Amino acid sequence: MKFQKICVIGLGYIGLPTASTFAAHGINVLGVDISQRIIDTLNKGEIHIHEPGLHEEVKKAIQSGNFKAATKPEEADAFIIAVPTPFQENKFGEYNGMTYKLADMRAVISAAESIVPFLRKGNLVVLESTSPPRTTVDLVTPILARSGLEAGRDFHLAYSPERVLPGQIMRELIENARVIGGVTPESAQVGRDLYSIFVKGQIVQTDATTAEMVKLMENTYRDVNIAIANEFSRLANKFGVDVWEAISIANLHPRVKILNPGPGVGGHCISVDPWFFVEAAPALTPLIYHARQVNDAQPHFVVETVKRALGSLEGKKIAALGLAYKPDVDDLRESPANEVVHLLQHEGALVKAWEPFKPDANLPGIHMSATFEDAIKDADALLLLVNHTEFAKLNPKEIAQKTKARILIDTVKGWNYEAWEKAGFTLLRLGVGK
Ligand code: SAJ
Repeated sequence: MKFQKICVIGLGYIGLPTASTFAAHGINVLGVDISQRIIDTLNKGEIHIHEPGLHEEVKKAIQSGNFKAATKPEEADAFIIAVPTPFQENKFGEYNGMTYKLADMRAVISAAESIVPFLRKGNLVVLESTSPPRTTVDLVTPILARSGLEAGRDFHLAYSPERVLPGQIMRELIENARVIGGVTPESAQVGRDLYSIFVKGQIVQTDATTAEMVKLMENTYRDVNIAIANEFSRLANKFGVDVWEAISIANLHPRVKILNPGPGVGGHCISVDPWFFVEAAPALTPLIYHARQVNDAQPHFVVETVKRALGSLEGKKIAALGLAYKPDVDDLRESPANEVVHLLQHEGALVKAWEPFKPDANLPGIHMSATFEDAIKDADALLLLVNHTEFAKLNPKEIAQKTKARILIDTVKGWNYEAWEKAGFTLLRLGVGK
């Protein structure tokens, strides 16, 4: 099938890069978002999120006339839904002593509803939002049926998850393998026609529910494997071992690939998606459930490590370096660093936080320093929570001039013992019991 015009609903971390990439490939794209502020920003050629390469792509797309943003959809050949699927704020599921989070599908529901008046015979609708298994078939299909058209017979419907890594979205969008799950094989084929416009990686066709599971399996696999690394960090601490050394030796085994421990798992994907499985089938997911518990509890282990370095935290001044959920991104969602700061404050510590990618972030209950210098100046200890390149590159001798602190706590293996110790610091690393 040929596509002249497509409508992308949701212009966030996934929708906007997708919309602008289609536009760059000559397709007429209407980007839709409920936020008038986002629409105004985009139509001026500006962007509201940080992602390397995205701003240039959006600017070009707007200038070429191929990309426009609006708050309502219009008729198009294809509709792509890329809206968030967060958790419900105050509602939890319960099963056999397990308390689990529930997906908030309202944005998917209203995005699907917004398409109904514009859906025509022969169109393609693709859901990209990460969703619990069977969402395409059980939730989206009946909503679209309100148009009087039937999915798989009158129009094509598919699920195609995004698997790009924040920080590398523009490249991975094109190069990654892509899975397209159709409600019928023909829907998957038409989905393939659409994404072949820019995808250079392998495109695999399957059914919609398999594609939904694939997406959740990938992030769950990673979460469970990070959980085991975090559990190893606690064991190493107990047994007087350096977990990083132990992992690097274990990974010499040809069939072992242990991931890195750290302050916990953040972001809007890996710390969220496993819950969609738990919600959908709590009786079948004890391992996935417990891995989530382990990772969510890791900030407590960071606090124990800080206490090992400083004793009582009452009145201690701590510079918390990095609040993003991972290195070199500005995304603070579900960041374990945020939780660490709150836990430290609960123990009486006086924390100044510094996040170079979002110095003016407004986080309730967290004091953000205006400069790095201000955060570290009077600190008793520097706590490294995210391995941003600029933290890894700090010059220990220069830092020794800028701070009173002589104690460093490194939760991400960002700093080198020798270099910092030579400059007069004592360095304690998470998961090192030696
Ligand atoms: N982390 C560790 N130890 C590790 C690796 C990661 O503690 O060894 C932590 C990070 O610090 C971070 C979190 O896990 O807090 C997640 O970071 P990440 O870089 O592993 O992944 P995300 O969440 O940025 O992106 C993931 C990717 N999924 C996989 O790698 C399987 C990406 O491909 C997906 O597109 C994305 O989720 C998504 O949107 O679902």
